[in-house]
Amino acid sequence: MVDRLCEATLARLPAGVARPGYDRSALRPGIVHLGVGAFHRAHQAVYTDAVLAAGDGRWGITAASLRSPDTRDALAPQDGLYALNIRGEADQLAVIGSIGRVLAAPDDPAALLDALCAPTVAIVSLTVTEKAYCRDPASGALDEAHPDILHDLSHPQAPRSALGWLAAAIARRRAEGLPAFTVLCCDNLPANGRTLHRLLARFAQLRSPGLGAFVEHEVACPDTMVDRIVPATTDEDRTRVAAALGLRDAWPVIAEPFTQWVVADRFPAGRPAWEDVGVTLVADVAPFEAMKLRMLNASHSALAYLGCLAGVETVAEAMGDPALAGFAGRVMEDAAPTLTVQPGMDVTGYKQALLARFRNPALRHRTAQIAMDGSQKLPQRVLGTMRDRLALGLPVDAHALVVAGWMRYVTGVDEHGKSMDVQDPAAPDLAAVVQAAGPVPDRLAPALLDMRPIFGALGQDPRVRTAVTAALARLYTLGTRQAVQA
Ligand code: CS2
Repeated sequence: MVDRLCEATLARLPAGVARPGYDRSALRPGIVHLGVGAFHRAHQAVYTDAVLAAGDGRWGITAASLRSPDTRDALAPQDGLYALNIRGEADQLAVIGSIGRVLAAPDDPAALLDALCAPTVAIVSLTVTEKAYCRDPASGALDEAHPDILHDLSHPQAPRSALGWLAAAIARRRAEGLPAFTVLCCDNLPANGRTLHRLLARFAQLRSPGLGAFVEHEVACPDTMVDRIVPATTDEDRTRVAAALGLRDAWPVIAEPFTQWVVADRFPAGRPAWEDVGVTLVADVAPFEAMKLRMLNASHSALAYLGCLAGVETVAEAMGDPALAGFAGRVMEDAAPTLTVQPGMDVTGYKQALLARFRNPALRHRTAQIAMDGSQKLPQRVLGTMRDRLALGLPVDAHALVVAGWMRYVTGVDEHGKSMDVQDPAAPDLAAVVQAAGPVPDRLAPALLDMRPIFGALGQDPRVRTAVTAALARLYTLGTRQAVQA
């Protein structure tokens, strides 16, 4: 049996593997991260690892999963260490040391609350996925009927949601006279910091008006744009990484070479010198965020739904199909007129770079992984562009086809008659609509467009109803590959 990666075995790593060159036992916890999935470990934790390596030990990370104990169970026996395997033309391996402690909230809620209330903590960052913010996707308002919100309002000391945890910690720090931490949303939400600030202030207000006002005025939530493609780790990855490390890592993370983090520089309680390690600190993230969500994530979702329907398993494979690749490029081009281009932003270059990233043959990024939670993703990726294009008097056919792809996808049957597992917080509602309408474009498209929490007023626009219904009809009659070229 191969030994496990951990502090005691670090010295045995082969020479080509980068590793923490700093004293991890001397780190102070300056950041608590909620949602310790692969993305955090391949992105923010890597930037912070570089800050620690540069000698500022104030920014160790305590990371927590809010639901599953899996990451804690994988990383705790490894002293929080894990390998980052960057896959592109060359394969690179680095062991990342910034995460000192890993907690699983349901098993030890008191430990998480204590960690959040440590006096050294200045930042609480989050990657909990879009759905975990308990918001109405179309309006961005707090879903006050969400079961987790109802639960957390009646159990403020034993919350389940990220908002519940943040509010519990903010309330306790305030009572103890500790400064408020900065809350850093690292999920692909529109205006993610401002959105989180609004949701958190509302949730806190429902707990008590005083806490609501405190969040409103005293808690900073800077916007961020995060970017790195991080496919879910497979057993094949584990085997390859173990062979290269000479040690077993229960949960390495896999990523592309590209990485970007744009952060609004508003950290009243202080922050790591991330600008020294490649992070772009700006006054306004919005233009970067819109370009990323509307170009990268929109075309990703397009490839995901259309790819799933056509039986294409990965993004790279979809990019090998000229019809699908061409369509992804078109979705990006159609977003361009809706973007506010800043000096230094090169939309055409960005598009070319994205297409090359999507083609990376070393990444097995599954279309089914990206297809998840579409009801939460479509508004900021696709619907905003449609709204803006309509306002500019431009056609919306390409984006209507993405929406139609999602609609056929949520029927749970691909174009070869194979069933697909639709994972979405709205899955029961979607299934009910699909069941009532049947796979009939004239009925299915309008019925799904009537789902206001997803489509809002846009779903009622006759131009949208016509374009989406026609696109869905094309998908059913022509099939994906022809429909994207029609
Ligand atoms: C993807 C994103 O799963 C998805 O929905 O579109 O996770 C995407 O890979 C990242 O945003 C890239 O930065």
